Amino acid sequence: EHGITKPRGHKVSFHYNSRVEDMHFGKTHPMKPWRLTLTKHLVLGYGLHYAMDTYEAVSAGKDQVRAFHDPDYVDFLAEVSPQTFAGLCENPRFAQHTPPKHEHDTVDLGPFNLSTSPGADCPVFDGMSTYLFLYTGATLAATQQLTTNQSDIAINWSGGLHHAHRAEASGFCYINDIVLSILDMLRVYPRVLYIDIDVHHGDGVEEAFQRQPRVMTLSYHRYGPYDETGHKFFPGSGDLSDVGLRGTVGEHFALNVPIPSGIDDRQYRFLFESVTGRAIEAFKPSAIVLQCGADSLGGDRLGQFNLNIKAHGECVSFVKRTRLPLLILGGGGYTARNVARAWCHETALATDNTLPDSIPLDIVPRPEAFQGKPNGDGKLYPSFPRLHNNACKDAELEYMVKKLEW
Ligand code: TV1
Ligand code: CA
Ligand code: ZN
Repeated sequence: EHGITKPRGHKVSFHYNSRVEDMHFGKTHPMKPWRLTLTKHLVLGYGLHYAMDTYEAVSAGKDQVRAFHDPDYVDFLAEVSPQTFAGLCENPRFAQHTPPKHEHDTVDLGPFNLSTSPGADCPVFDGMSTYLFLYTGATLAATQQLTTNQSDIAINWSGGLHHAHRAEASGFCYINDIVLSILDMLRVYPRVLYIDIDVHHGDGVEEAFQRQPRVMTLSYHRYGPYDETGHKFFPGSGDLSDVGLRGTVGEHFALNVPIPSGIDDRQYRFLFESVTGRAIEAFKPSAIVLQCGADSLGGDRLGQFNLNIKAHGECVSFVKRTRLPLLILGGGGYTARNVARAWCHETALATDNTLPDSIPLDIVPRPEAFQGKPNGDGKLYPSFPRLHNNACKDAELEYMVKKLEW
């Protein structure tokens, strides 16, 4: 009666542990783990669990996390809490990792870019260790399903934290589960393609594999010169000319597609399909990792793109058509109801299901957006813009695809 069917010809596994839902980064922090509660409820509500094998994730072990991260950093993450933070900061082993103070710093940074000051990107919060090792455990379990041929597609919406570095937290990311997964995949697959549709540049993953020709990283992201506030869009890297570490065997195994604000469905589809298609042709990956950050949707609290859920999902369908082993991960996404709709829709796509139209595939504005206030020209404008008002020029995007040809 739910109308959900198992996919024919491939197996999908879903990796999750509800304990990640209760975490709070802080009252005003944009990262809201309860978006995962909404996602879970939609997935179960539609009956999509009948179409997949569902696995309760267990925590990753410290040894597994050390495959990429600095041993001091791993110990710190395993022991840190708001109660233990000050004490750990005194420990010379960790204190040596405290970044030097900058004049314009608005928050006090402790070791590894972690902080208990309000406003920090990477705060120390209650239950943090549990959260980090759980989302990592879910990604590693999903990876193992693929490498042992037990699944063709494996999904972990709580993973995809692409900014974390070897010994540094960055941009809401502490453990780079993506890097750990790809390192695991390299044991069995000759070449892994990493695709990142989060609105932010996947800098941590690119950096980790900058000398590794067996991994190609491809990120689509908002990028541009300084904005109205004199800042660059985070993290400020990922220019077109950034193609991997020059003079090493990794050169040309990174691709970056920098995008102006306001890109729409048609323009994004054009960019994504031409560049991803060419990358797959040239690189001939043996497996693909797709980071599906939902902050590239229109109306995102931090993002500046104008994508609808349908177009975001078409990236998943396009990659799925390669029929290569596929790991699907979450990432950013700061307007929770749209994140949940997108990821539920993409779970349906992965399992060859079509959801009834009662789930809207257009992005949904905040209720306040309907209480528009009159503007100079007499029209009603939403107080919270539903979509970014910039328009992106077709010619610029076409020029970029040309320049990217290698
Ligand atoms: C606490 C409270 C932290 C309110 C952070 C937005 C906040 C942001 C906050 C915020 C915020 C960023 C920067 C900080 C440059 C740095 C999961 C020194 C309203 C994958 C990470 C974006 C994106 C980090 C992560 C960015 C991901 N934007 N309110 N912080 N300064 N940091 O700009 O790619 O989606 O915004
Ligand atoms: Ca990206
Ligand atoms: Zn993001």
